[in-house]
Amino acid sequence: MPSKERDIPLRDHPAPTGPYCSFGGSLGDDDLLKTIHHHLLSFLGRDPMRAGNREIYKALAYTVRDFLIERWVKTQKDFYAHNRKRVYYLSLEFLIGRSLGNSLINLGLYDKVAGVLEQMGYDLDEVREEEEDAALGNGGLGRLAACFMDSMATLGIPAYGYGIRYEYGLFYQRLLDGFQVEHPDNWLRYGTPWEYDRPWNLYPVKFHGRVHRYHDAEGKLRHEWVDTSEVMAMANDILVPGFRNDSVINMRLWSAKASRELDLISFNRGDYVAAVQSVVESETISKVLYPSDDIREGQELRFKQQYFFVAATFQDILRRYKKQHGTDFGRFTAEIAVQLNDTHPAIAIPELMRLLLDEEGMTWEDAWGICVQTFGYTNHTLMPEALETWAVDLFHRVLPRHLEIVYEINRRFLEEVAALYPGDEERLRRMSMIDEGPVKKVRMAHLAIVGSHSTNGVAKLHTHLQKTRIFNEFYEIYPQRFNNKTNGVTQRRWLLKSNPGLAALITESIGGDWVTKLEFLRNLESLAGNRSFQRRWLAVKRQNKQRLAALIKSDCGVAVDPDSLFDVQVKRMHEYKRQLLNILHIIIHYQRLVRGERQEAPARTVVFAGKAAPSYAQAKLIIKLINSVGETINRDPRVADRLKVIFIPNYGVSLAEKIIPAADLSEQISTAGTEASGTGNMKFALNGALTIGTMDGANVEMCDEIGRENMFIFGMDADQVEAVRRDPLRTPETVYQNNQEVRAAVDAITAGEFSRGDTALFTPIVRALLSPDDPYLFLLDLEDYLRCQEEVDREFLNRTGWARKSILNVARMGKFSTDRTIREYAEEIWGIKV
Ligand code: M8P
Repeated sequence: MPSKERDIPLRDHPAPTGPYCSFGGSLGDDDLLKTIHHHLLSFLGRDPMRAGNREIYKALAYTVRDFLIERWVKTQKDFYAHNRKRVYYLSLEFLIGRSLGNSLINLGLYDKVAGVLEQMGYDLDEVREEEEDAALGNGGLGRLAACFMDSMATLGIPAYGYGIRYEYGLFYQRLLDGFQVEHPDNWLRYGTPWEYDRPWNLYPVKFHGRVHRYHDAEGKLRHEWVDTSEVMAMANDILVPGFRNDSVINMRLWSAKASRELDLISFNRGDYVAAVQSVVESETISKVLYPSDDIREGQELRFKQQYFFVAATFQDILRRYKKQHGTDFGRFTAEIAVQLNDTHPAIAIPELMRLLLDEEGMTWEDAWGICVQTFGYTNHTLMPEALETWAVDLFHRVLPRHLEIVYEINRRFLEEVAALYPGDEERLRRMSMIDEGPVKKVRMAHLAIVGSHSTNGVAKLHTHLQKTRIFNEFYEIYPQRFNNKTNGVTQRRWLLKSNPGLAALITESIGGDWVTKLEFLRNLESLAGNRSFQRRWLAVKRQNKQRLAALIKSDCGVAVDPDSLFDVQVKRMHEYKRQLLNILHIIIHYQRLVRGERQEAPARTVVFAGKAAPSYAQAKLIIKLINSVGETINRDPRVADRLKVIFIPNYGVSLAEKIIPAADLSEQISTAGTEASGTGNMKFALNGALTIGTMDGANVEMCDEIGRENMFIFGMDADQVEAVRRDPLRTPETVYQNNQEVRAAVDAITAGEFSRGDTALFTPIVRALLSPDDPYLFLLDLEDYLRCQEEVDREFLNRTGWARKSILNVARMGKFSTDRTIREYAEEIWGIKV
């Protein structure tokens, strides 16, 4: 889209004449203006007098880029000079979002730039809207990786993120008649100013082929991986500045390039089309992010993506290591820690073994010792369907040598188990890295646990369930390996940047230390009962709600009342997250209002947003149901000023930054024992929303911190869920039969009341709700949820009480900063002193 062109008062400011200025410590407005002008002119090749927001964005981004690169060079030199232990964070996903605002804030340039732009006749907030989100992740797991980068930079940790530079990020979601339609996210269409191509950091990555065994000169059995096909990995760096500490680290994202050798072979044979085709095929590897969160899709391309980035990363790690130490691996584990973000990069374990055994000629024992010491593994999910496995056939075809190594790791591991539990064949079968079912599969989580010295969960409850349920037999053998690292969020993005009004009020009241030491928020506690402070607090929230109301009007065409209770559930669409529970409450509340009941309840605006995996039919149908219910309710004059239901399309980081600060109520209502941690829960509470939630994931620890009386906790806990699932007497059917309101709500869906009489459309949903085996316990938790929502209504009417709780929520969120999380990883897993 061409951006709006307009005249700007640049004529008041002479165009720069001198050479392009480099930045020292201080920077005047004039320098800044000159630099922006310089970029407008030289990079954009057009008349700066006619620049629109898009051009200003680019010029500004390039200005910031100059700042970053200078500091990055210094930071890297410093890491090198002090020979500090490095940590490599390997992740298939980094859900970065936008960078301009965040970089300006961290560099301490935001206000200055805003001022200069204003002089030029531009509004920084508007200019920032020009930036595309880098949506190189699906949801919480990828966003956590991005928050970690911010915290590692801020803590000055010598860290490197490694991942893939997907050409297409997470799909763009549009709604068509209330159904999700996916569109490609071509975020690199106009290029991005935030990356640095490193064409000289180019590594070959091998696939396929076979293993050649031979005896070397000393008679030792060696393995060589031969007859392979090759793809090149090219480095692109995205720089990540710490908060006002001059530290800049990088995320190295790999893109796939065809190997020259490969096309030359076909060209020489005169097969031009085949040559081009093979180029296209190799470059497909980094083409697109797989769009499922918590759902496994066993495609070969995904497997290749994993190995591609791991293989390139380890060549890079070894290059950096060998530059200092040659082939002496004696200092490897003292200088290198590698953290695996879930099992997605777990192929790194056999890859490091292969490099040490086959390329470096090390013994198995030595190589294995290094491997286990090097790796830490973070498990992010309890959902059995998300535990990765790869078919042995596929594994064998794509990475034959790695499969051999996995088998050998497994053989040695099972020997260990057999020695501990003689005769327990069943246990061996359960713990094996190979699932010997009809289709043989490699269990990546087992490989990751055995191949690393640390396995961590992402919240206390999650870690507890790892130890007692999913990985209990591994915990028995390696109790010292299991540990917890409760997730967090970076307050720089999720409060300072996204909620400038609240951030300013907080800083004015208790000072700005909370930006790097979130525990300082505790000082707000003493203000929680202060009437005038409460008033200002509520005024900020009101302003945020007004802004969101304007967005809803423009994106969804619905007018909502900023004084209504903003009840918000935004996250990936998934049955276990129970958007259905929310929608059932809405339907019941609607029916009560229509019957003339609950007239005393505050007006509510229920906001949903979230993407469903394109292959996840039930999640997509839930989106349709939300939209259908919304359509019915929003046009019903009987409830016009009492209830609105909104689905905002294309949820992502930037939208989250606008929605979360405006929420009164945060819905965190997963079935207990299913959400490993959640991080949205933290973002909302940090922005003063009260939580309605189950005792699941990190909600449990939020409750410990915030106090149960300041949250709305309902439903079964993880133990009760486990017990009820085995209890044949407690079924959804009994709730449906005994509770008239529940029955009326379900029947309304069945009868097509929200689908223009179509009684078939939502049958899969009704079936799920009434299924005696419903694993999510929708109806079994519904009654307590309804009770709890009535409590919310009551408390919302007491504005003083609500404000007090909101302030206390924020005051007690200090624990949930990724600064704390990263400090724990660094000290307890990586062996790095912060
Ligand atoms: C699993 C996949 C499995 C196969 C292929 C692609 C996948 C993509 C993502 C995931 C996955 O586990 N995703 C998650 S785990 N998304 C999340 O938000 C999770 O991690 C967060 C960070 O620790 C937790 O807060 C969430 O509770 C958890 O669900």
